Amino acid sequence: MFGLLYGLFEQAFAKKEYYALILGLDNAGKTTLLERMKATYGEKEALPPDRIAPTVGLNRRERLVLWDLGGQSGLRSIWPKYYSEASGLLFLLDAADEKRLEEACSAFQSIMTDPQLDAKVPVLILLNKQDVADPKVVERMKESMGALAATSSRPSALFPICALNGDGVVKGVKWLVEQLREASSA
Ligand code: G3D
Ligand code: MG
Repeated sequence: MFGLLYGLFEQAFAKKEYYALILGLDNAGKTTLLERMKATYGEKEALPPDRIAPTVGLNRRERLVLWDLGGQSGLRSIWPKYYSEASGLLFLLDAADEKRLEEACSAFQSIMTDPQLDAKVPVLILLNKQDVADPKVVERMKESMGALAATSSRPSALFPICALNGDGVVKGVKWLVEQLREASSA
């Protein structure tokens, strides 16, 4: 009986932790976004020594652990090692850098087609640097990324953001957290 009650108590009061990867080419703004999220949601715990997995407190009972992995081409080969742990994915693009759109699309496609990433993992695509982006280029990026995301059954959404001043960040994170909550209660 105690075991059962304790189990129910634990279930009712346990902290939920969601693990999400922040991926994207180098210079997309991943670390800037992470700093912005830490400032917005608060960082309640000390950073681990390698500083790649800060925790963002969403409320008293939920935490989002974010893995900011390096985006240089030589480092992308380590991304798949984290896929099996991920319950969510954020993919950032530099919306002001049209020259690297093809490279970003190719990196995104290899993530989407990797079987190590669970088929239910929600994918939040963020078109960053809206403060300096050309709206026409942003439209083209939306089309390309939207088409790639649609080839996967994973839930996905695309938001324009500015990691530097925080525009759009809360909206995007809200979508992701709702998806994570839904997936964890299913
Ligand atoms: P990364 O972690 O993906 O490699 P960083 O990218 O977060 O280090 O950002 C790369 C550069 O882009 C940084 O400039 C950073 O200030 C800038 N940046 C990030 N987000 C935005 C944004 O929303 N708008 C603008 N205008 N710039 C942004 P530096 O000059 O430090 O290299
Ligand atoms: Mg970085």
